[in-house]
Amino acid sequence: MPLPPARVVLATRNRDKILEIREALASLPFVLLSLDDFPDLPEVEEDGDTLEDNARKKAVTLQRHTGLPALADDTGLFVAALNGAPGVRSSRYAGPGASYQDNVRKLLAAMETVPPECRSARFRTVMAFADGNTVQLVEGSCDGRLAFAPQGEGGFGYDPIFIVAGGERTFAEMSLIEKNRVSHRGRALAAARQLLKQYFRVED
Ligand code: ITT
Repeated sequence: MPLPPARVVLATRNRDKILEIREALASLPFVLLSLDDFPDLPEVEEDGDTLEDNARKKAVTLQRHTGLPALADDTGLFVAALNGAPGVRSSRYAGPGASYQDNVRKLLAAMETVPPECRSARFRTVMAFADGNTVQLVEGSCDGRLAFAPQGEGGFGYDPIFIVAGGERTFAEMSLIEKNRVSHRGRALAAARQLLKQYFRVED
């Protein structure tokens, strides 16, 4: 009988992240499950002070509940003129249950009077891979600046107001593949890919 396929579970409920992660890891020899496949699991409170703390907590909790190797992503947008806000609180910037639009609106309002040369921002993603024995962390970041108004229809979250350094386009004006090539998550995923290849003993 053939062996059942290997499985990895993604510790996120964010469908937009799942799309990007699936795209980047598509060619690896395992089935990528997500929290949607385990609807009864309790919510993990993201109460850490750092992306590292939250990513680690999400991956370890899910690994323990499922017995499967787990991969978590915690991401924040760090705006220099706001002393690093919204940062680790990026998903709840406009309050608990805030929508992407609520968060974007609040950020644009906070930046309304900030001139173009002072609008620099950095996206940062930390990914944690927990296999039941160890937890390994990888990260990726992407520098850019904030637009004065949303531009583009693609992506999610703060993508319509994040202009990637060295160009004029926001992430929302890029395809998913293009975004993954230069983004914080794309870079973290390139490193996560290496970890996963070692774990599943995939040859180059
Ligand atoms: P999980 O914890 O379930 O993974 P989340 O949406 O709470 O999902 P994070 O705390 O990591 O995820 O993300 C914080 C917020 O930052 C997220 O809700 C989006 O608004 C935004 N965000 C994350 N990645 C982004 C990206 O690639 N582009 C634009 N915004 C992003």
